Amino acid sequence: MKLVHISDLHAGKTLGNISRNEDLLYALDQIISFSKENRVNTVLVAGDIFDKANPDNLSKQLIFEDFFLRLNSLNINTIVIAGNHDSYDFFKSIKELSKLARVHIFDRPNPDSFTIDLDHVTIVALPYPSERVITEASERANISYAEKVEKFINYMDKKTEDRKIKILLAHLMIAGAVCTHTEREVHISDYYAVPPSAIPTSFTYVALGHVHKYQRIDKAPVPTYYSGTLYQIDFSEAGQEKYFNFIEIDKEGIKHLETVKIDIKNPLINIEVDQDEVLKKLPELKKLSGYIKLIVNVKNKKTVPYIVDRIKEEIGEKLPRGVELRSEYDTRKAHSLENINLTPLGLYKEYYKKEYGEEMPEDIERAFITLLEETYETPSP
Ligand SMILES: [Mn+2]
Repeated sequence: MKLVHISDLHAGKTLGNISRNEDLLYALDQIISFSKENRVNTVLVAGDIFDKANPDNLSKQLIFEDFFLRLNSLNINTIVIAGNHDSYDFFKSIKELSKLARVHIFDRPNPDSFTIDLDHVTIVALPYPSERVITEASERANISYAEKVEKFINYMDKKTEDRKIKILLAHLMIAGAVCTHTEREVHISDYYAVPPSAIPTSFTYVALGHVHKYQRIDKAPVPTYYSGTLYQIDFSEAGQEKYFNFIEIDKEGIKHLETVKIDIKNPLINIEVDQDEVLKKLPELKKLSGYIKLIVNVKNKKTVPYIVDRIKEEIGEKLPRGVELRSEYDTRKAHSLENINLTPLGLYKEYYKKEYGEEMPEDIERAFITLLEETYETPSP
């Protein structure tokens, strides 16, 4: 059995006014040709297929026609789990129809339906376990989110103990993973992070989604990977190489595991330059391919409008966020805040410590996270 593991497609992602679907399609084309050439049987998609819970029509067309249907025409199975950006109910509504195209969707964690058998390999699926869903599935209320998820994984493992070759396909945060800020920080705090030791040793391979940087979780007892995003979805991922995994599994276990690099259509580049240097730099910036986040350090406010106009004239189409102006005052402010953990939880913890002179108790931390969850309405990397 030959499998490809990808995740975090984020179809419908925009940067300023620019749609990134062109970048996504460019990556998906590479996955499809690789799968064709290497006679792949199954593509595993570990969540965050869409960037928004209500995807726009062009993004749906891209996923269904340019990806699912093309894989189907190559007789390739696609196994999909919902990520925290995806809507459980939208995925549920397309589940039955998608089966006609060999696409098997798991919309939410479900204790009665979480496996699919493909020849000698069983896929055990854990879509993003939202706090609400995992609490409903859990008998004990007084344990942490991460412990509830761990219990659910153990339950799924027990129920499939007669299967010899099993793959866990899950959208969740494993403690110790290296993140980029696009995962949305509240969801990757310790309270939510499942320890790598929670992964049962009976799995042959663990295909993860959620964290956007490709990585192997070395502390996990079995080969466990985040495949990461397929293109640099935000400037916090600027300069990051992108990959997917190719896995060959026979009746004994993994025969071959390969990291495959994805070519990037529009790389993202962060550039910071002083006001008096920026015009001289424009010809060089013009030659760069991709999108630029341009920060100009301002010293003389008078000439700013003229300079910004010139920049936009020359390289405007490369600047999805326009020109970011930074005055000396802002720079000082940024430096003085450097040591503070800027997640909402981090800020609140700092505040608590200053106000009450002690570390924030765990029950207050939990209550704060629950409130944040409700504020962010849909779970969100
Ligand atoms: Mn994501």
